[in-house]
Amino acid sequence: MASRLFLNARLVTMADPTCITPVEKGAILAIEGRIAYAGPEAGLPDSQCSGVETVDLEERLVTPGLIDCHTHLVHGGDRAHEFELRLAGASYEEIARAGGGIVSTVTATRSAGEQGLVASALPRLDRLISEGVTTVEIKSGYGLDLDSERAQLRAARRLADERKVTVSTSFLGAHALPPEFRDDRAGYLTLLRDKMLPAVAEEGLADCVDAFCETIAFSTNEVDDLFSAARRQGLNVRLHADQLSNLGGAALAARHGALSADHLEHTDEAGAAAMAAAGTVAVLLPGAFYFIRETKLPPVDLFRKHGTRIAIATDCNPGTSPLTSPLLTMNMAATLFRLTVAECLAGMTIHAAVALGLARDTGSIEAGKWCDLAVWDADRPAELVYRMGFNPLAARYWRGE
Ligand code: DI6
Ligand code: FE
Repeated sequence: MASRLFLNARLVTMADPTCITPVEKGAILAIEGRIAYAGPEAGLPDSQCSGVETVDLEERLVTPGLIDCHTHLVHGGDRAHEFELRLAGASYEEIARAGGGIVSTVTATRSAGEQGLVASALPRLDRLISEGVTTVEIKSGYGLDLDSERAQLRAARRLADERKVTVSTSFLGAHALPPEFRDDRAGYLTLLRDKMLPAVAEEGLADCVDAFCETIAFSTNEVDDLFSAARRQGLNVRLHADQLSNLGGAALAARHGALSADHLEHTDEAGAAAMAAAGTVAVLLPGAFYFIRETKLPPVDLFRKHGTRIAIATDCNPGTSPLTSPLLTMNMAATLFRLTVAECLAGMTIHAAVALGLARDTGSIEAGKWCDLAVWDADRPAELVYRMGFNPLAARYWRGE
């Protein structure tokens, strides 16, 4: 963890999630990886600056390091062939019901092994890092048996040894029924709750438990039972909710004090209000909306009305969102969901940190937090959301490094 004095910066701190007006002639003092001071150079505590290496940021724009708070980055194989089926008219649900979809990635993931999973995830992680990501959430959910789910979560943890990045893991054993339990839902749910979840919790492999609550996946009752067990194990929860239909997933997540509910295209006002009251973050995933050609927009107006925090993420996964660009994700969130520039930047920084339970340590440029920064060759924050396929990142610092 490095000590460094950054000078001559235009700081977009996100300390106030609604304010993207840069602090001109700003400075950041990092001591052993944590921010000791951030603000106008005039306010620097001189006593702490002596002997610290200085970096002249030459009036560049500086935001918090970006946080991708919803990815399936670790997985085997790809689904390009299904993409062709969809181009020929098959729907995502039809392919899933015909045994394709998630289950086809399960086969590829089980045969990849832990080392293979690390190797295939690294190029995807490097794309995120190249656009300023300093924290990434990574789910399991393509193993669907204990050994393979362990392999996915261990591979995710190992990525943090291979790159200067913070990894938060989510156990998504409740992603789909594995082929061997196709006719035994109860059997798989018991295995999930009574064997896989305790093992993953005991080994510290998961920071959170996730589930896919949908007609083609798990019901609200099944998720409720699993989440009660997760909370008894002392684990946080998050939920893929109301993506293709309104099953009341958002309200279910809120009832369990979930860190986030994600997708939410079909969430109603009761769900939005319940999330706001519970502090559950709405994670919007424009890549999946775009890629499966969804038409139902998530209720952004209801989230704004009730004060539900909004985050955005790539949802990088081989089936519905093969997307590894947080910058394009922000453009899609603005262009498709009509989020403002400030909402997009908060959605990829401070609100994403809240969605991961990491807001004490990152997500904004404030004293006490890790010195996670993205430095941009851009004059206005809007340039980070406006462009498609252009990367103005000049430098990235992770805990001051
Ligand atoms: N919703 C999604 O869009 C992804 N998972 C989920 O719960 C799809 C994952 C896949 O199709 O591989
Ligand atoms: Fe997802």
